[in-house]
Amino acid sequence: MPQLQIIGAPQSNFVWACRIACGEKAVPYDLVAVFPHAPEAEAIHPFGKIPAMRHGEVTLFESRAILYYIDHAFPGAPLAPRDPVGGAQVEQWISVVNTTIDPLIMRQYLLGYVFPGTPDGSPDRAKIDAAAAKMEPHFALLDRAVAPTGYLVGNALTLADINLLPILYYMTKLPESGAMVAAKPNLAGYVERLLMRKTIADTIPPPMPGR
Ligand SMILES: N[C@@H](CCC(=O)N[C@@H](CS)C(=O)NCC(=O)O)C(=O)O
Repeated sequence: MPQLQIIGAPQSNFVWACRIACGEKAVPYDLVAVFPHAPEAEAIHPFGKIPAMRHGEVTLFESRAILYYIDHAFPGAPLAPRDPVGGAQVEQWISVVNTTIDPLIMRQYLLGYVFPGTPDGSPDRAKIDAAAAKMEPHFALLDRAVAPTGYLVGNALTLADINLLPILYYMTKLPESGAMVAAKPNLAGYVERLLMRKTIADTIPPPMPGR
């Protein structure tokens, strides 16, 4: 079987999560570092998004599906509990992060800085301020969630944490979100501790080209 390929730029939070999962399962992989809508992404993802994945004859799109495959197709400690309650809790956190938290704090807030679309390339203050005004409850929710054990589910790292950590990493780098995370001791400690984990520290993305 050829080596698994993760297709997508390392700066993508969804690509990063797939790479962390590979690291945790000790799965060797090649990173095909392309931006959305590159031919390699369009060949697999129906909307040309990243990540996509290729493993021999198996192709997948959507990070959740890729994370599932990495967790189930390879030996090693499971990245999600196999009991119904623990497994469902992992799904719950991935779902709320991908459908509610990511759209606000990555697609609106972060992209207001990174891809502002303003004539001079300066941050889109209206977009950033509108998003920032709604972000506090999201961080408060996550702070409460990790308070008991230092993880989102149970007392070990799962795909729920792997899916969330890349987003929080970016949030610590920007002024408004950085202040919000810093003011949440459980969440700030969670990010700091996970960033020291080898599979995460070894895959911290480079800056976007030209930034
Ligand atoms: N639900 C998808 C989201 C993937 C996604 O939005 N990726 C971004 C990069 S982080 C992308 O490809 N954006 C380009 C676009 O939306 O056209 C997943 O979990 O894989």
